Amino acid sequence: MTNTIKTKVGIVGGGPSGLMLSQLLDLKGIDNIVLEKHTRDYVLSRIRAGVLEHGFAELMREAQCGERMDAEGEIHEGFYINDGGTMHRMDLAKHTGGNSVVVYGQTELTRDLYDARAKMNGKVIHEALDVTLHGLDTDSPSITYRQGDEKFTVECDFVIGADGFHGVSRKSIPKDVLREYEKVYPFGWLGVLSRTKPVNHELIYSKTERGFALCSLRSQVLSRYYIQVPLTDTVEDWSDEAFWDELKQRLPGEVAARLETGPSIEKSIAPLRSFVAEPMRYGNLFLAGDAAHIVPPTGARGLNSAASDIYYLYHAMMDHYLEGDSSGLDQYSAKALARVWKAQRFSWWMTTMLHKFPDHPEYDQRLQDIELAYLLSSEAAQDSLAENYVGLPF
Ligand code: FAS
Ligand code: PHB
Repeated sequence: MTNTIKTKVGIVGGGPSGLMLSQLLDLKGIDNIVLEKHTRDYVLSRIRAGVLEHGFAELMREAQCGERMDAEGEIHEGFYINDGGTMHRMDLAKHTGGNSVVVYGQTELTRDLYDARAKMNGKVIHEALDVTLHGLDTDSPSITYRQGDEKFTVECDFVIGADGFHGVSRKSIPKDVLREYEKVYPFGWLGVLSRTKPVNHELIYSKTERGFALCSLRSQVLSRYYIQVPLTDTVEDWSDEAFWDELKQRLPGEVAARLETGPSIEKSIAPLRSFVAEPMRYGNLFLAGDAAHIVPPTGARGLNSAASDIYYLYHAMMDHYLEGDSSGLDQYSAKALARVWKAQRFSWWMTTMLHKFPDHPEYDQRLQDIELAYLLSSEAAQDSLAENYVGLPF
């Protein structure tokens, strides 16, 4: 016996991309359902992004989910780059005519989205297992899944693949249609979350002979730190004490001296990769967020690239259902990819400029040094960095 659910838009994935689109569509009366394979608590247990572009923050407000972000998030008008012990401030506001970013954790914004979905009685199905997509190249696509022993079929007009890098959606596109572009970096980021006062009022991106480090935060009592580590390292190789000692060695002396250390409440290693899947549409399947693209987190573009995908899909679905105009859907893949590749470029540039590459030929090492020296000496180069960091227009 299979239970049949009829809706307009079937969304696979209950991360920020899927939840944001679901909320925006529901507010416009466009019926949808979210199928998430994990529990709400599991999704909220993942520690990920921390910096929101202006555009993402605006989308949260449009989705009527921005209240806590505006109350608890921090507006940051700049960040620092530590180059060999000297701190250089990148003045985002000055170089963008007053623009900024919001520092607010992905965990919190995902919680806000879940709460908003629940408040509207939105259909978010957790522990939806064995999700399988059918008839994507027909006018009547469907999604099957099970909850426990109960089987379900979702009949819909469109399927949104918002199920992240390891999801089922991208893999449902025929191999002779899908093109994948990937670059894997020879290191990872060891990240620590600690209930400590952040070492600095703004983020510090640190380039040192020992490797890259990043000092970030979630609030004035919750700090987020990263150090570049070899891909062969495991979390077990790094005690809290070893982490704090190494981080201090990758910061200017006066910063290291004021670093407040404490027990890690989360510790994980993320590999760094750049990845894009094209096209982002196949029949009536639309890919969004990490299902279609991944960036190394150096430029804080990951979650923010998902935001523009969702913005484009939201407006295309509104035009289709409310105006009978499907041009936005037809243009989605090309439009989304145009911005995705700019985020790919920026993330690759920041990563290549700031990390230690173990096997860099000497010429490449000199190029890396001069790239940073040029940035720090050029207003025009800082204009370019700033417009990318606060977020290129949707
Ligand atoms: P997500 O992966 O967040 O969500 C996809 C959802 O789909 C998940 O909840 C998953 O359980 C579900 N799913 C998967 N397969 C499914 C299936 N078959 N059926 C049903 N559901 C399924 N970005 C930054 O900007 N800054 C950072 O510092 C940063 N750090 C990161 C650290 C890590 C370890 C990772 C993995 C990513 C990081 N990112 C960072 C990027 C991250 O924030 C993503 O861009 C963001 O989570 C994208 O959101 P979604 O597209 O919703 O994908
Ligand atoms: C974070 O706070 O997790 C963060 C901030 C900026 C980045 C990457 C990660 O570039």
